[in-house]
This record gives sequence, structure tokens and C-alpha cells, in this order.
Amino acid sequence: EKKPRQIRLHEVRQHNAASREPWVTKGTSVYDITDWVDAHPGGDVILRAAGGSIDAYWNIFTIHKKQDVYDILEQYKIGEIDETDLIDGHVPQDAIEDPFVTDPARDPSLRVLTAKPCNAETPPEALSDFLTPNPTFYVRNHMWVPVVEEPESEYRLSIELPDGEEKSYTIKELKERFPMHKITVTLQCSGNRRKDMTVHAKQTNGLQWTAGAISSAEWEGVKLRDVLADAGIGALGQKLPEDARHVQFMGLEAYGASIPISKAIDPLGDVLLAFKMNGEELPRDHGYPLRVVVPGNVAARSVKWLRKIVVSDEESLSQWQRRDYKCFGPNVSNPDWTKAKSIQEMPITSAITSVLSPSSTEESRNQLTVEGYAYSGGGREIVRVDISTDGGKSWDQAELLSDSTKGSKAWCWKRWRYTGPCRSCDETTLVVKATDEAYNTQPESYEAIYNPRGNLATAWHRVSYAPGT
Ligand code: MTE
Ligand code: MO
Repeated sequence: EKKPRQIRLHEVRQHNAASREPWVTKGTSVYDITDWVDAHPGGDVILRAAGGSIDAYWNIFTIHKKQDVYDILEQYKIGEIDETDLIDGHVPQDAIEDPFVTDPARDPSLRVLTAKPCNAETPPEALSDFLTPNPTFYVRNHMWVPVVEEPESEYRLSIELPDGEEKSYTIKELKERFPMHKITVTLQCSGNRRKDMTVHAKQTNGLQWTAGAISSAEWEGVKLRDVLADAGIGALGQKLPEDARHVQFMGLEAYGASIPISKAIDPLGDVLLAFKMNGEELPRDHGYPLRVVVPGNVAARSVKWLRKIVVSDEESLSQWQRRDYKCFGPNVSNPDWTKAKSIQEMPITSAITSVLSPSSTEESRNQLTVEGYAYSGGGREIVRVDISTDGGKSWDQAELLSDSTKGSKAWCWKRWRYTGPCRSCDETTLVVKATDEAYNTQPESYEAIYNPRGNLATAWHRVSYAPGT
């Protein structure tokens, strides 16, 4: 058998995104992807890996980990990395370009689950505010953080309508031509509290978030419905074309998701194209220069670094719309992803975020103060929070704290506090469950709502508490 062509790493590096013949490596093999770029279903994002290794990207876009995708790549193989560039048969780590080098610096108090891409939850201290400070707002990135240095010259938002017509807007045009709105919105990842499901039911597949994959902010921007109406769709009194059923959002780094058109054009739906978060320019981690904020829906639909909007008869084709964010019955271990609806409005949930140790004086020894949040999707207001200090045998009600919520519906969590006697004060499990205005409440067990991806882990939140500690 003929020895494959030996290629030096410095040669690979020259075949970067700017070259006419882009190459990538996978493991120790080299591929000339020139003819694949146009046919690549994910578009030219593949060029991001050109001149270097594609492995880090395929670890992110897990959709590639299939034999038929490997087979496609194999057609483009041109050789092997020269052995003089390998250490123990591998490409040395420092020779591989790190897709995350341009990511921003982050607050050290964030609880990091993965650094690259950055996935980090809000620390419990920061969950006690009605609005979460920007530096400790949880971060959920599937990829790197796109770099947009000069939005006015480098950036345009484009909007494509079902008839193929396309319009585009600069940030300045968006700001000048449409009314600004300020809305307080809680964003919650579908995987919030996934770790509880793992601990109380069984292993789940995904980032093991505790109760901090949720945060709230005041978002400022223009309404999506105003911009869509300007682009030619969904104005009040105007008939919607039959093929206008979903609004797809595409991020600059190739993340994508969609929402139903009914939500996008609802006058009380409050979907924003946001420039600001808590009065400041959007931080890079949270979508600078522009992100969608879809109040009441799973945060996966609030696409950051928004590049393009497509009004379509179909949902977004992304894996995050068609696969990952769906739920199945507790018996289904190998789901047929086409058979379930994508998660949109969030179900009700609540969590304990702090237990204040009682003072040591005799009369207050058995008093306990517990705080937390409760949130329901779809703008459904939280009407009651029940607390148990004996593992769920007896209940009492927490006080709902007043706040400065803004928007057409209850898009933000309710903070609550409970001070009361600790009923069985030896070893106790504190439990919280909430009820919303539709009288939806949380399931008691994780087993009953188990799904292998650990989405929507909304069972009663339990925290063990040992008095005197
Ligand atoms: N948008 C883009 N472009 N890329 C992403 O990785 N992650 C989504 C959503 N929007 C994501 C995105 C998910 S799953 C969540 S939970 C929220 O952003 C997280 O928003 P945050 O990082 O501002 O808290
Ligand atoms: Mo998420």
C-alpha cells in the first residue's frame, strides 16, 4: 500500500479560511474541504476550522458524530500529518488553534461547569436579587463568543420573508426607527436543576446544572413585531401569509432556534431585539451587539449575537430546535426526536437559594428563614409558594416579595421568603413548590418526569438542612 502524503502542520495553517483551498485536520488526517464548503449544510461556518483542527468544532456540533458525516469527510482526505509534527502519535495541543481565545474575561464568582465553551451558573449569593447583576448572570454558550468590534460598520441584521424578499437593518436604524421598550425577563435554561434529576432519579446527559441556570434582567430594545411589520409581515389588521408560521433566529456563530409566529407578533408577547441589559450595553457573553429576548419561553430561543431572522413555514433546522430541547415519557431512553414538540413556554418551577441560620438565642433557635425564587413560563404569574420544613409532610406559605416587574405579563420570577418554625428540627429536608395563576404546580418526583437529557427538571426542590450547622 502506498504511504499517504505527509503534510507538515505549517502547511495546514496556510490553508486557512482566507485561502482558496481551505484544509482541516481531524485527528492526524488532513482534508481539503474546498469542494465541501458550498455543500456543507451548516454553511460556511466550517471555514472557522480551516487551517486547523475540526475536532473541537465537532465536539460542539455533536450532530457530526455519525458515520455518514465521517464518510463525507473521508472523501476529501489528502494525507496525514507528518510524523515529525506529532508527539506520541498526536497533534500537540498547543499546535491546535483554540476557538475560544477571543472569549471575554469572566467574573470569578460564576460557577464554571465548562470553560470552553463557557457554561457557568449564577452563584447562590447573586440569585437573591430580583435582577441579577450582569457579571454573574448565568452563561450558556454552545460555541465561542463572536467578535463584533465595530457594529456600525461590521454588522447588519437581515430579515428574510417567506416570499424570499430580504431586508436589512443597522443597529442605528433599529434604534432610530422603532420605539424602545424596557422589560424585565427571567431567562432559564431547559437544563436548570438537571443535577437534581440525576441525583434523585438517574443519570442524565448534559451539563449538570444546580439551581443557578436562571437569571433575570431588565432588557432594553425594540419589539420584534414592530421590526417584522416594517419588513412587511404581521402588522395589525394585515392578513398573515399561510407560509408564515415560524420565526427562525440565526446567531453569528451558527447557533439557531425558532419560535411560532403567534408569539413573535403578539402585541402582548413582548419579544425584544435587545441592545441593553440592566442599563448597560449587552455584555459580549450575553449577545453583543444584539440578541433576541423571548419572554416566557425557554432561554434556548433567546438567540444571542443575532445575525439573521427568517420567517418560514418551518421551524429552525438546527439541532437545538429539532433535537436537544424536547421531552419524552420517563420510559423512553432512545427517543425519536421527530415525535415530540420542541420546548417553548416553560413549566412552573421554584428553588431554595438560601437558608439563613437562625440566631443562637433560645427563643429563636427553632426559627428558620428560607429564600428563593419561583417562576412560570408563558407570563403566568406566581400566585403561591408552599414551604415544608419536614420533607413534605406539612406545609406553610412563603411571603411573595414585591418587585419592580415591567412588561405586558409576568415575565419575571417571584422572589419569596419564609420565616417560621422548623417543625422537626433534628434533621430536616426543606421543600418548596409553587403554583401559578393557571393553578399549575410542580410534580413531586423526578422519576415521574425523567428524560435522558434531563430537560425541565421541575420537581419539588429539596434541600437538606441540619439545624445548628
Ligand atoms: N444563542 C447563541 N447564539 N448561542 C448559544 O449558544 N445558547 C442558548 C441561548 N441563546 C445560545 C444562544 C441557551 S441554551 C440559553 S440557556 C441562553 O442563550 C443563555 O443565555 P445567557 O448566556 O445570556 O444566560
Ligand atoms: Mo439553555
